[in-house]
Amino acid sequence: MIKIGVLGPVGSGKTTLIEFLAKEFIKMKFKVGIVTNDVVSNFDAVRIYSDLVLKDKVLPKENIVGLVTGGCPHTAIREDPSLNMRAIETLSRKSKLDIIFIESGGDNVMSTFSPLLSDYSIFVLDTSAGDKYPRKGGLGITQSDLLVINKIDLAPYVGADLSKMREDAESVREGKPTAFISLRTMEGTEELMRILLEDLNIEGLLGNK
Ligand SMILES: Nc1nc2c(ncn2[C@@H]2O[C@H](COP(=O)(O)OP(=O)(O)O)[C@@H](O)[C@H]2O)c(=O)[nH]1
Ligand SMILES: [Mg+2]
Repeated sequence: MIKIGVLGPVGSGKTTLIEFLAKEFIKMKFKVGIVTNDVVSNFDAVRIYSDLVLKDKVLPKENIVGLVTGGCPHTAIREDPSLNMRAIETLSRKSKLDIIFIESGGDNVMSTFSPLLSDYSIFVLDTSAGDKYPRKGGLGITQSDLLVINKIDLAPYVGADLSKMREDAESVREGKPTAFISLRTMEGTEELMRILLEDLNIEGLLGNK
């Protein structure tokens, strides 16, 4: 089983990305579970339930756990991951899962996942705040296994220079991949899947099934 941690600022597209990836992996016959972290609400879990369980009917409702962490989002994914570990245990007890996504409650550039919670981490930024983020660096941006820069459809409206963002990302990430995507137009999502399938050694996972 692979645990994929998804983190990044509030509104960058973490839940939208998890919904997209969950559907892609379900199409490939993987069994997927999702844990969401929200600080004071169950908003994301309810949205995923309504999209993937009720509307698309691709996920059993028992494969989603919505955590209300009540405090600083970093604490629940790094300093004290016990609540999330319990959620993963609960999900795994109900059925044998291949992939579990864990969404953080919203982060700054320094956030990272405890290795207990995540085998592979995806940091999601978006272009709507301009092109400054990759240049700022910070552990989440430099150390995540994959950096996703989402909402490239919005770049022209805020004057975000995508080639500058790519240059900055390449220079701070020292060879680790960055994917530029839009989850609205779906541009770049094929390349994103190519990177993920290669990095996660999906052939190996399929072999174990
Ligand atoms: N224009 C545009 N909007 C997007 C894109 N991806 C997500 N959104 C929207 O951005 C908002 C925040 O997305 P969400 O996934 O909830 O972000 P989260 O807080 O990081 O989980 C939602 O209204 C999404 O529909 C994108 O690629 N382009
Ligand atoms: Mg979310």
